[in-house]
Amino acid sequence: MAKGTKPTRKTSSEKPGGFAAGLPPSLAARRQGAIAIVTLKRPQKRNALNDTMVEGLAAFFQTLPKDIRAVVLNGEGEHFSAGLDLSELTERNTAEGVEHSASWHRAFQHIEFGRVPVVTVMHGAVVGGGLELAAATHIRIAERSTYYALPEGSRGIFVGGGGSVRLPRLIGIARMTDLMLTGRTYGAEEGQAFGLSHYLVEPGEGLASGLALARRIATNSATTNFAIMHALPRIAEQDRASGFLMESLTAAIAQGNQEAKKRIKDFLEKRAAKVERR
Ligand code: 1HE
Repeated sequence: MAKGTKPTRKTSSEKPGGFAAGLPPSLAARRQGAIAIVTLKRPQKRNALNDTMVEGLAAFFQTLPKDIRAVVLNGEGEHFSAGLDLSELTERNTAEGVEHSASWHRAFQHIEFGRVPVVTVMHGAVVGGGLELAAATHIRIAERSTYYALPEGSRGIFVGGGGSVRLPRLIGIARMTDLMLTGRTYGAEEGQAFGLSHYLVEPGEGLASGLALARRIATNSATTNFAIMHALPRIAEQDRASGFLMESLTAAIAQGNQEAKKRIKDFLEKRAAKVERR
């Protein structure tokens, strides 16, 4: 460094070409230590998801810096997301519709089966494709203003962002059928009871809760987090015999890791935290 030049303490998000660079204006990203926060930033259209945003999310999750260990996803304005940008749908033919849905699948696969766990903070409308996006993440926090719906039924379309794959696994086929056929809305409490959210918090508390959870998740071994994200859902879908075999192999890989040995030694030698009492 040249004499007299002040040392900089820039994080990669602040560097030109850092991880927030290249995002469309409808997405914003920043970091707090090992946590990245990515925000849907199109409040004038209620964070309706257009092609640019879906491509931007895919690119963001594929190019996360190595030192990011968890992500928090939220939405700016009164609503998390109004789902698919319906204005883009009017011009699309059937072949383009297939590709469009597949593009959402690819993008959301990069989230669900990406490198790090993602915590979504929901508030206001979480509907259609917005709910499909949230369902592709690993932990969902709902502020009490949250409401859920699948208005595809009343718009004459169908879910296309992986909703029919992921949502029945959260709430069951019967509830999803009801949501789609009747266009009903679930409130935040119903969503919590039915499994759409893991945590229910007061208005304005979602981001702090999300960051706290993300920081906690980031302290796990990356190997364990990877196994939870990638192996667990696949093991759970196997027949029992295959599932037990896959579990044994995953468990053996995880416990063979030096980091596991150190963490277990730390506990046995009273250097690690106990399980919290309820
Ligand atoms: C939109 C969209 C959108 C709002 N696409 N432009 N999703 C839906 O069917 C939900 C449609 N949206 C709504 O029911 C309401 O907008 C909300 C309940 C979410 C919010 O209501 P509100 O009163 O706060 O906002 P608003 O006045 O309705 O909307 C503000 C603007 O956003 C307005 O545009 P403006 O130019 O008149 O100001 C709306 O047109 C616009 N807007 N939502 C486009 N979704 C992969 S397949 C997934 C399939 C689906 O997601 S289907 C479900 C689509």
